[in-house]
Amino acid sequence: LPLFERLQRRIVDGERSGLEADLDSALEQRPALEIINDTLLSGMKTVGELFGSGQMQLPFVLQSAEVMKAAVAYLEPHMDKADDAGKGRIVLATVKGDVHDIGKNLVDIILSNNGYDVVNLGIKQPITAIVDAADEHRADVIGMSGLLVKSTVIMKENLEELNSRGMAARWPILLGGAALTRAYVENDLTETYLGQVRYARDAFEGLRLMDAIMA
Ligand code: B1M
Repeated sequence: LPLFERLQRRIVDGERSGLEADLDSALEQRPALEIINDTLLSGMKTVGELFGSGQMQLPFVLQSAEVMKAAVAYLEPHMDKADDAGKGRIVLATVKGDVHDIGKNLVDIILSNNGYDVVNLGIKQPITAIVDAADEHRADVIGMSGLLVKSTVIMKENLEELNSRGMAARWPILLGGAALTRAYVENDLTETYLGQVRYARDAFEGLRLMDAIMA
């Protein structure tokens, strides 16, 4: 297979050996971010489709995710970094009950490389932990990620919890993840939350929204 098809195939097949050599060759032709967006993410999309239609079993999805993470970690040092720092601070977490973190970690990388301080709490984070961290680190924004349909409900509960603690005015909220829709966030959740709540379709929209919130 040609290089970029082979890389995509590696994600789908969960094939780790020889990954770095292929990534080195890819880096000679394209910027790191483009390799992630155009090649690796389309591999993950295929994995999602195969899993969703029952053609791929969970342990293989996990292997694909591990190759994806290894590839992103390998490419990360090759990404462009903006000189500006200290543009603002975000506490980022995957919500309670959800283990998906590839997208959240991409958001972390894109924001960190573009001048933001990111406090990445990891996966399965209850709202209490998120609030404590936002408080402790004096965050400007709280970012929540979740890929399960169940997580969209958890996000709503989290916003209600922030309302009831009287904290809504304190933190604008950035939300993202495959199960969310713009309509759900901009209608339902905007109505729920007493502060500002924004939906990011991908990491780049996350960056644009952070810039808008901090402006
Ligand atoms: Co899971 N999984 N999974 N999974 N998994 C999905 C989400 C699913 C859609 C697959 C499917 O059925 N087609 C489905 C959810 C269905 C639903 O809820 N209706 C599903 C399921 C069912 C499950 C389990 C329940 C399976 C089981 O156990 N029977 C289980 C859940 C466990 C749990 O969470 N409690 C499970 C487990 C797993 C693995 C562990 C094997 C693995 C995750 C590994 C990991 O993340 N460390 C996994 C994977 C890899 C997937 C798919 C295939 C790929 C997800 C991914 O990494 N995509 C996924 C299929 C899909 O999403 N269509 C699927 C790439 C990533 C870059 O995209 O995270 O969307 P994404 O991030 C994007 C944007 O959404 C946005 O930016 C990113 C790109 O720029 N974004 C943000 C994300 N967060 C943001 C936050 C922001 C801003 C933007 O600001 C704060």
